[in-house]
Amino acid sequence: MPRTTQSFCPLDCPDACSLEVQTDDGRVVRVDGDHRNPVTQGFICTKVRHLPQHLYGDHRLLHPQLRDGAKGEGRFRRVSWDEALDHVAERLRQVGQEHGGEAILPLSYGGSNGLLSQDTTDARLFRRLGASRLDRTVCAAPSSRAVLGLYGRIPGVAPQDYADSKLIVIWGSNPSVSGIHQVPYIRRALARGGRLVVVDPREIPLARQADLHLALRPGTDLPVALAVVRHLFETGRADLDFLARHATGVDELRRRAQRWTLEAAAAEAGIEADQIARFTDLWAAASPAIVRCGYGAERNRNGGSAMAAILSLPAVAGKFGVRGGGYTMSNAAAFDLDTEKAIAAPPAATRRINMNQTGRALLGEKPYQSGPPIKALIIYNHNPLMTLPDQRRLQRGLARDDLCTVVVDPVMTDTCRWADVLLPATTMLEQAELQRGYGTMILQQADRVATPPGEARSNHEIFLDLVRRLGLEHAGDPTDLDAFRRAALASSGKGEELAEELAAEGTAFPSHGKTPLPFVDFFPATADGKIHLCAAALEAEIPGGLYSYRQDPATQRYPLALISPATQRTISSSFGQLVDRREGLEMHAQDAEKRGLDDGAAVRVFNELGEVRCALKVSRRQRPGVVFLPKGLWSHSTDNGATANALVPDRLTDLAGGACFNDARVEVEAATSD
Ligand SMILES: Nc1nc2c(c(=O)[nH]1)N[C@H]1C(S)=C(S)[C@@H](COP(=O)(O)OP(=O)(O)OC[C@H]3O[C@@H](n4cnc5c(=O)[nH]c(N)nc54)[C@H](O)[C@@H]3O)O[C@H]1N2
Ligand SMILES: Nc1nc2c(c(=O)[nH]1)N[C@H]1C(S)=C(S)[C@@H](COP(=O)(O)OP(=O)(O)OC[C@H]3O[C@@H](n4cnc5c(=O)[nH]c(N)nc54)[C@H](O)[C@@H]3O)O[C@H]1N2
Ligand code: SF4
Ligand SMILES: [Mo]
Repeated sequence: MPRTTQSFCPLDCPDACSLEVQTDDGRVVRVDGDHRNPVTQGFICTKVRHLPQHLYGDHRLLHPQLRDGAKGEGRFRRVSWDEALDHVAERLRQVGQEHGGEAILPLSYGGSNGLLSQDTTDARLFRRLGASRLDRTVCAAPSSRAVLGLYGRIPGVAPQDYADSKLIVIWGSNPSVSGIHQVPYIRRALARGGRLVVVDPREIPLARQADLHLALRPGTDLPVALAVVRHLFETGRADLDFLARHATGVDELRRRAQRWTLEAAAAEAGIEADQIARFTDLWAAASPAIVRCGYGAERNRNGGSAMAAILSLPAVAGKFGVRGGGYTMSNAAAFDLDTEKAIAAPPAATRRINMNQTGRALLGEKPYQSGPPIKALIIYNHNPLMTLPDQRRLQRGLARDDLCTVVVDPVMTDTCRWADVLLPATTMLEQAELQRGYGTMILQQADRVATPPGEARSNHEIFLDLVRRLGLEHAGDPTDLDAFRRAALASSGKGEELAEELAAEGTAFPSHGKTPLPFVDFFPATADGKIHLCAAALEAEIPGGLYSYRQDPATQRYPLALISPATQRTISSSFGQLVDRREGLEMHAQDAEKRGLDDGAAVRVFNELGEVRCALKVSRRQRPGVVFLPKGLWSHSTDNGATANALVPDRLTDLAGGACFNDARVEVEAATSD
């Protein structure tokens, strides 16, 4: 029977579209936007419009399977759930007995990103096993830590409020791809005479409409932002009154910015000093003025300090307190929720492993030489082989014959090929979910809309079963998924209110009517309610101190900066199985000419970590010296199966152990057919 049901998209995307889903006999036949999320306004991206291809395509995993060939070969045989889960339980028990719980590592990230598909019974299982703990740092770690240090756990400006801005700065973000519902509000501001500035090494679509485009070299945001800070102070345009009332660390910030004259920052960033001066003029003069900080600026050695410096700009120039003024980073704190209570197991104080260095951890390399070797790896909500740094090292780790790898995923990803046990998972629309937007300020809940295909089971069902099989169940454990939903709502301190609001339409908003305004409706959530421009906690973490600059890692041998930001075709690597064409490396015409390479040539992109063989696309859409490969490609999209992460070092950002995806430095040459 055809049915239309309301749901929402929980994917790792800031927009959090509310959806209208048509099903027929439990099968999704059509997905469209609806209007309950006022920001997403009834339209959705092409990927999710084509969701049935993802849910019911050839790559869908339908049954549990055990490895039936060599590691990485991708040969499996179908088994029953009982056999598969007994096998996993037995292995976990044995590893725990022989090597201790820390020899077990859960490896997970966003998956379909809802609050009910992670940190529920998975956390219960791994805490009770005393497993190693994973630092989930692949994304947003430096930026979250910077926001927390400067402003505390508060959201920023809502997407709708951009329509009121007179100046919008898009800094290291590409909303035309990574948050498409932001764009109409930017257009509205421009139609009302607002100005637009883009800070990005690439000519992103919005750069074509911008009044100013700072096409800086990747990783040089810190000097540029500090030069703006310095210039604001030097020219008497810092808002000293606002700073005196609302900030600490002002003199220290000013002192640290002193080194960055317009000329010094411009030289480092490869742009003109006049452009930074013009940026400062626009920023000082306009009100309301806002900066949309994207994740592009955090993915390098200076990421944490760079984010802090960018986030200081609305404070230094006094941009808060008016609608459309301030900054946006993540808005997840508009609903501060966690499922902790229902996990019913305290966090174990076991060893921590930074996911960006999973390869090292699996190989027992520095800094993971102490402690037991990792003998069991449980991967869920994650496609690490295609999304983590240093792909070859990780692959060497996954190839270890003595490692038992379990992968729980709805589709047969490249990571799945390295599994010993493959477990088919449900995904969005096939499970009850609760989710808050991290761009749009909205909380949404929905029941299962579609019947899981084959024998797919939810993470919750799978991990609950393993808790039982391993005899780790305690009397009184919440076992029903709804208990986690209620715990999450209750953790906000206004559970009943939210539950009532959600029951009506499936949606809840942080305030009724207008969106909440920083410095009007809420203030920094720091101990003294002030902005900490030189937060002690950040200071302590960075060798050399906050705002200290690390040089570009380029060498003569590897002079080109390889960046790999989001594209419209995938969400991270999700949907990558549907990208069937051969993907190319984008390079500036000048760089191509210097190397005697023509558009469409087969090239080899390489450094000391590895090589990617693919086609060349000559363009003028990024500054010379910068090349671009899409984030989230699967192995079938390049000629040799390696993707951008084969060239990405696993060094960490200055703050919070983040990934340095955009610190890859490479050379490119014609590929010889050997
Ligand atoms: N369609 C689609 N949407 C997505 C995603 C996706 O994969 N596809 N991913 C989702 C996720 S997980 C996230 S975290 C967000 C990410 O979305 P964004 O915040 O937009 O971040 P990125 O895509 O990493 O990069 C954004 C821009 O930063 C630029 N950039 C690269 N290096 C630098 C630098 O050093 N400085 C500056 N100023 N700019 C730089 C890139 O050229 C790029 O245009 O998007 C989410 N939305
Ligand atoms: N080169 C480069 N690499 C990057 C980035 C970059 O900018 N450049 N960006 C990084 C960023 S921003 C992020 S957030 C990471 C994301 O990296 P990942 O966390 O690996 O994200 P996805 O690639 O979307 O993979 C999520 C996996 O979870 C599966 N999944 C979906 N729903 C469920 C479910 O309910 N249960 C289970 N068990 N599985 C499910 C999906 O099928 C998919 O295979 O990638 C990072 N990788
Ligand atoms: S991926 Fe983003 S834009 Fe696409 S439907 Fe989901 S929330 Fe909306
Ligand atoms: Mo991300």
